[in-house]
Amino acid sequence: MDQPESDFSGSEIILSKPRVLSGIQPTHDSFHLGNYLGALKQWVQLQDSHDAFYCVVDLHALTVETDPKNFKHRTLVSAAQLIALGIDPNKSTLFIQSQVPAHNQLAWVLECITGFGEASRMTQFKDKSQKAGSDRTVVGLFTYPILQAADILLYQAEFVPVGEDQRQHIELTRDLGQRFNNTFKTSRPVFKIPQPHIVKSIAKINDLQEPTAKMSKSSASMSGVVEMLEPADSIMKKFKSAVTDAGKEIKFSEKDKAGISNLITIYSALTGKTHDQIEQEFAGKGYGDFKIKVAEVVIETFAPIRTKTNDLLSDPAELSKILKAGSAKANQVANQTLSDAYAALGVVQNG
Ligand code: AQP
Repeated sequence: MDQPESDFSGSEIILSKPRVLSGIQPTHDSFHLGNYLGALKQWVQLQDSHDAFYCVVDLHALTVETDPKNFKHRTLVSAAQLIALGIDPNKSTLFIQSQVPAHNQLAWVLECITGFGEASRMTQFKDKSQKAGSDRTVVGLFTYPILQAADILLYQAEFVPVGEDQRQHIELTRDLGQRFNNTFKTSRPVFKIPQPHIVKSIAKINDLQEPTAKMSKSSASMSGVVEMLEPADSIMKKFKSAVTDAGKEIKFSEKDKAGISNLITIYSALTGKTHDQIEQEFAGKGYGDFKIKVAEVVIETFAPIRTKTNDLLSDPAELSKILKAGSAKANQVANQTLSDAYAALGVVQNG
């Protein structure tokens, strides 16, 4: 398995823990397998060796048309899923983005140093606005990566565990942080410049029905998107009908066998087996057998997460307590950075 591209190793002796920050949108009733493998699994691993800040980025999700009742439910389900999949509130700071007002405040500052052309080059904005059409594209979608930059820079994060689709946004974050530091010089730079933490082999999990396209919550059809809270029989059905090529051999080749390669990637990430070991394990067996086996491993991984999510949702007071404690800690760190940024800008502050 390949190593993440950021320059640290989990086994390294760390004297003072470096900080990581990442967020996820509550735009659906469940996270999906792409979110889990591309980002969330790393979130869990990093919380032991790092000072981890993780948030449900509800303000980002406002860029998608939403119903207030769904919005609230999805925000809480997202937080519950994060705890259920292994984010331990005693190790990590878990919070909801809107409970830390400094995110919006710093975003405005960063918007004022971002070029219009620079923001226009963000491919996620280009893709999503093209799909929605200009009449239905909101300005928030355009400024989305700048709010994301504020999310990250506020926490002085060194690493940002994300999937490949977020690389360009992290690059923008780095540019904005550096630009601010260079323009508004103080005795020490206001922002730490973060690095993306992307594990190449699982950086992009593809749709089971369209194996060259990213598995995505906003997919036109959910038939190729495997959700974390989905019932076992539905997961099995989706894998059984996964699109594969006309051949027979279980062999990794993204170019010639996109569907099978995507399944091998998923199976490898969940079992820790290498591609060679998987090819040997399934030598002489058909695609049908392999699809069932991959589905079984996914079901086995997600079943306890589903149960624990439901348990957590049945005790809203406890969930709210965890999130309140998380936002108190997040506010402390974020307000300090915001205050430093304001001081560097010459903004008059009370006290
Ligand atoms: N298919 C994927 N493979 C690997 N990583 C992925 N991520 C998302 N899809 C894949 C990673 O999951 C994290 C949280 O995602 P998010 O929902 O906050 O952002 P997103 O990229 O917008 O997720 P979706 O499902 O693709 O939603 P839409 O459809 O709204 O675009 C991120 O670290 C992301 O890289």
